[in-house]
Amino acid sequence: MQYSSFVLAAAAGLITNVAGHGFLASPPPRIAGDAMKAVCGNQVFSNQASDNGGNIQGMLQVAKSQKDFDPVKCNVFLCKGFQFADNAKNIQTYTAGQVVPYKFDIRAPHTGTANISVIDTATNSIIGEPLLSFAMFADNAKTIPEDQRTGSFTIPTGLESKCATAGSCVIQHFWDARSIDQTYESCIDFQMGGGGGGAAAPPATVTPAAAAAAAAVPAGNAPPKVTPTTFATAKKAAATPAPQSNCS
Ligand SMILES: [Cu+2]
Repeated sequence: MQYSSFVLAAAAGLITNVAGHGFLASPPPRIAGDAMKAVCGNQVFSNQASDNGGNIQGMLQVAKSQKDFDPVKCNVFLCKGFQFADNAKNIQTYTAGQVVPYKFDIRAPHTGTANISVIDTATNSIIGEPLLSFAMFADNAKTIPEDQRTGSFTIPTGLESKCATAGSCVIQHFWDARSIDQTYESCIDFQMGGGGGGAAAPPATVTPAAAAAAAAVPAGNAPPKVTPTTFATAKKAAATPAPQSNCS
């Protein structure tokens, strides 16, 4: 009896150590593919293809031993270097005002901050304000609030021109766990559609629960201190990381 419990615990521990720790579950996120392999190199590609929840620091560690890692084309600070060219099947079409439900899979908590933002992929900068932000995200000392796993965001106005073509913009979930020096990014590829410019949201796709969640989440969260563009600053300013045992 004790032996089998030990085996189960060991097996669970092994899984925790191997698996990466967060990724968007829906809408369908940008994933690894051949175009990524071509610019990130075989090992960085394999690192993410086998576990899309891995962190960018781990990718950079793997990349050190690679000659075929191109740090410009494989920009791990944007969508973890995952490439638009691999994700033609995953393009969403949105209209201004549309409420988009999402699910984020927190596979292991690491205390940090997070935001969901529209990113101009040409400059890796946030367009406007974050759609959602979490001043405290995935606190591993607490039960994770459900609104960090499931919620919705509203497509802002003013994207019709800049984000008309898929690949120009992404919606990025950016989770920066300074407590353990791990950063996770997942991206939604989208294009603005509907033709009407600032057309109203299609009400049929919005459940009352999703609308309530969308209204509730932003009010409870301060503006983010960490964005993709301030990643280096945040890293310098971070306190000494507290080691956590449940992470590879
Ligand atoms: Cu982790």
